Amino acid sequence: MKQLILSLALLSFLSLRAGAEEGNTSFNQLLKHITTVSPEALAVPEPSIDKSLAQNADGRFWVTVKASDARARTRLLEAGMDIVEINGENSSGFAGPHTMDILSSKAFIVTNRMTIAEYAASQGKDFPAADSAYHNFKETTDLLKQMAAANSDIASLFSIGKTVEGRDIWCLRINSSAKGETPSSKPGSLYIGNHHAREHLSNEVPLLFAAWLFDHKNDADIKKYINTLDIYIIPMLNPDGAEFDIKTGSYQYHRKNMSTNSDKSRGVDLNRNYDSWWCEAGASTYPGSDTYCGPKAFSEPESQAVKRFIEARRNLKTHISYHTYASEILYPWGGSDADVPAKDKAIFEKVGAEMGKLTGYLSHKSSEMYIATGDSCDWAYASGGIFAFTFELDGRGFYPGAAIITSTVNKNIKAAVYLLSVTDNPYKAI
Ligand code: 0X9
Ligand code: ZN
Repeated sequence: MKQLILSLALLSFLSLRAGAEEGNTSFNQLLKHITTVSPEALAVPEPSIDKSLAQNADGRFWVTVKASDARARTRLLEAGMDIVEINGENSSGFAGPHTMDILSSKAFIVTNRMTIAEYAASQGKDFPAADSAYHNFKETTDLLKQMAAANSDIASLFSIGKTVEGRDIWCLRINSSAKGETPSSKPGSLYIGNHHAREHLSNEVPLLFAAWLFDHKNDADIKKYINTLDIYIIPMLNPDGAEFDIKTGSYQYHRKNMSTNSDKSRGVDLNRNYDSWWCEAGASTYPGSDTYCGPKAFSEPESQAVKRFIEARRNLKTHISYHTYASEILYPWGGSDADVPAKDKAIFEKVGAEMGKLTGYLSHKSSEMYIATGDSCDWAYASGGIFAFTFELDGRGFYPGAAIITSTVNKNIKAAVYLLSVTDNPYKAI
């Protein structure tokens, strides 16, 4: 039975690839691939955790700690805890040995703790058959190249820089008049995925949004945006981390990039590495922790690449950075309880609420989730006045399976298109 399922998946995969080679992979083909593969084969990409994690070799635990408000959650981030779920007064997430030491002090109440293996088992996850529906780095690269080639009148592809391990950070540009890195004075919109390695769904959304835009390039509204705007899509900002997360065939729950730190631990949290109140509240100075802010602001090639990219494009007006998972839309400030100026606050609230209606996500100020400094959207707004939103996509875990891709992508296309509709002048939204 399993063999039959795998053959069907393989056939579907091969027919998709055949289409890709002819340069005609469309959004619908991509989704068809995702939805026609049997649910069992799609109970991927949950290569789950590997044997070393099953023995808890990296010493991390899944913990639940009392934290009554955003301030208390910020203290947990500073202890190095990686908060993944917030349920009323309880916050749950990952904690390494150093963080566990801090959490064992009287200042914290830990109500539950499990090894990573126990956590994975509690999620009802098993070793998966495959993870074919999600796009790894090579598949993402191939698809971006193929879409750019097939739509060369309006699209171009370039690398905004190299990662720690030397991979290209690809950027697809959609603009009817300017190609590559040629400046444009048209208002710009920027979509970035995969700051965090294990948040694979956050690559799929911007990647498939690009495919959808090409499929709909002759619709009146989309045509207008392509002719009048400067659209940039960087689906995979942290390909090193994303590849590390899947390369054994078993998920590693890896969040950060792949820098080697002073203590030989791996990774800086890219969403704590931007120069917005860098490494103040909600970030950890301990290299082994998941919220490690790095040795200095913009220490990492991936965040440096975004910095260079944004600073070179003062035409950018709107931005979404995709993450998982909470079904929420977050806007600045996330690094402070303070409000942005009233005029901009009204725009963030209105545009966030509209995108909330289209996705069903709850839109609110980022710091209400927790204060975390050094995040990309705070920096994009502070440095470029860009209306920058963090999307926490659907799911009840970092590895929600492939069946979630279609619905998540479809609702997020609506929000992303809405953002395009206000990019010419976000202040017109109210
Ligand atoms: O903590 C983060 O970087 C984001 N959540 S995630 O689970 N994807 O890691 C949320 C960032 C929101 N920003 C702030 N609260 N500052
Ligand atoms: Zn994230």
